[in-house]
Amino acid sequence: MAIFKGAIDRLRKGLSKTSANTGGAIRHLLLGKPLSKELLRDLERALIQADVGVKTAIELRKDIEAMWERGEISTGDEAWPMLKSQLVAYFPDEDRTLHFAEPKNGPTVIVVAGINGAGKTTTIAKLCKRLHDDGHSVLLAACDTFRAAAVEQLTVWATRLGVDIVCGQQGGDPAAVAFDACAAARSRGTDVLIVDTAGRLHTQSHLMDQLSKIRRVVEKQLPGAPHEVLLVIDATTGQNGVNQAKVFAEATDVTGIVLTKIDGSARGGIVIAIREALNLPVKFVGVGETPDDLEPFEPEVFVDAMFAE
Ligand SMILES: Nc1nc2c(ncn2[C@@H]2O[C@H](COP(=O)(O)OP(=O)(O)OP(=O)(O)O)[C@@H](O)[C@H]2O)c(=O)[nH]1
Ligand SMILES: [Mg+2]
Repeated sequence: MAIFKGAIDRLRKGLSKTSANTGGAIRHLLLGKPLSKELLRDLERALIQADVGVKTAIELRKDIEAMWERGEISTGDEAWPMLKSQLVAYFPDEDRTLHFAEPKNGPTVIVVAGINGAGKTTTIAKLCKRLHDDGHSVLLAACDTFRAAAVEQLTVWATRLGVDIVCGQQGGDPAAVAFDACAAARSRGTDVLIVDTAGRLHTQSHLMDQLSKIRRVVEKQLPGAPHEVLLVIDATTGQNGVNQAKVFAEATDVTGIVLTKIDGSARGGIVIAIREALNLPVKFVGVGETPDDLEPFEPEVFVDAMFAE
């Protein structure tokens, strides 16, 4: 998948609440000041406010403090680039690209999961547009048969984006929809099948069982699939969202995270807390509601945007 044009600008715009609030507060705190114990305590507090997580905020403060005590830095201005590079260092050098099937092995399958309202269906529209623009044929599977209007919502996107969709009845069996979609993708020679799933069922264990069932059907129908199970997390839900995401990650083999609604949050530091808590690569971030508002996650670009003036 090509790196998208204008990605940095869109990311900066998406992170403008964070950069104006959290980023601005930290900049104001550090720049033009000599380092002191008190200043470092304030820095720790500001990092907690940014949602990086308490443990990480303490670690970051201690790192900067140690540099100060060793005499390597003495001012906030010197601490500033150190802080940024320490934040980037929380992201290991890992594969953040989308995984595709070998062309001869048939369709790539991307299953999209997450709690209700996280942004799954919108993310599917965004991924679909990117893939379609890159010349891939895409088929959507509407496996959220639980929520009224979920199928309709995905159908509207499919029509707008000019791709096909496989639907079932509302209240029908989502695994049967997954089965039909796999068969359709294989027989049509589709490049990528994207599977939408429910975000809410009667209980959470029902939800996890349903996800596992969809997964088993996909695995059986198309060997090597699913190639991606993307867990969608709403950035505005903070630490609560992290805990819910853990339940999903424990229940199914997630291959990557999509962090949505970063544009609606002033606490972009949540991406660090999520990476730490789930130990999974963050592959994309959602920066708005249109199909163009999805950017690949690059730690350095992201941290820069968090602190952009
Ligand atoms: N600002 C902003 N809004 C977003 C983003 N992603 C999704 N949304 C909005 O969040 C709301 C919920 O998005 P959906 O895609 O329907 O969420 P879902 O996870 O499919 O929800 P369920 O189907 O109910 O489980 C919609 O109003 C979207 O427009 C984003 O990156 N930024
Ligand atoms: Mg949905």
